[in-house]
Amino acid sequence: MSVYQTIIRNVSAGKKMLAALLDPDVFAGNRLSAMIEHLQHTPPDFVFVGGSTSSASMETLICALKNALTIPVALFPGNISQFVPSADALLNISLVSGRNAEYLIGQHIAVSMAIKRARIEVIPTAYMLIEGGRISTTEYVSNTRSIPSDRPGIAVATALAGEQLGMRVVYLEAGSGAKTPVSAEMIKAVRTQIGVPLIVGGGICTPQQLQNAFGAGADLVVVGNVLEKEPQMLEALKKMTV
Ligand code: 1GP
Repeated sequence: MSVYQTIIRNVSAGKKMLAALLDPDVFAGNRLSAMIEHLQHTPPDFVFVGGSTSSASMETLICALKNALTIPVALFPGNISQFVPSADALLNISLVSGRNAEYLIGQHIAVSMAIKRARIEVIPTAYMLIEGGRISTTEYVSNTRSIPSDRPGIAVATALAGEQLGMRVVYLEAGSGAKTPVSAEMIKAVRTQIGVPLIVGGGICTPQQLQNAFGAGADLVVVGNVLEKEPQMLEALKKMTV
């Protein structure tokens, strides 16, 4: 079953999903081995691999994860240099909240033939940056502006446009390490208008925050920073999905 089919099946069954986001710059050597043990003991639904500025080998990390785990490993690349063919799927991210053509379509053109050759599963993703209390790395690197956190109407219209352009998931992103995660109000507003699965991430560190996102309508929540600081938190977070 493809990663997207798994997402759809879970959404239909009302099962909430958790993805652990690993940055290859952080997870290598002993730190990676320790993280793999946590992931084996408490497997989330997916592992996402990537980062806005990662320079370490994606290939090495993906191979290590795929050798050790049975859950799907998906690429969540910050830019085309992070594309590698060995993952189970690629979140093909178009930064639809911004007006930088490079991140809307430019990078995608540059890597399209490599994606075709890889025969990797592609999940077209409407990626939306939402203000998260500080300038996120993605916002800075992409030279775009986030959607103000108190303007759910802009987020709804943007998400709908992404869906109408054929994107298969919407991802509301407060930015890695956000001070404020995407609000329940904004998640709810987007959820009630779109038909595709809704991914939410950025600044979610506690079971309560995870529960808030799920309760507001997130289908899949991505956590990264918290696992870098407190990998043992995975267990408490995973409990919220069952
Ligand atoms: C970032 O949505 C992810 O792209 C996860 O954010 O690292 O803050 O959990 P955190």
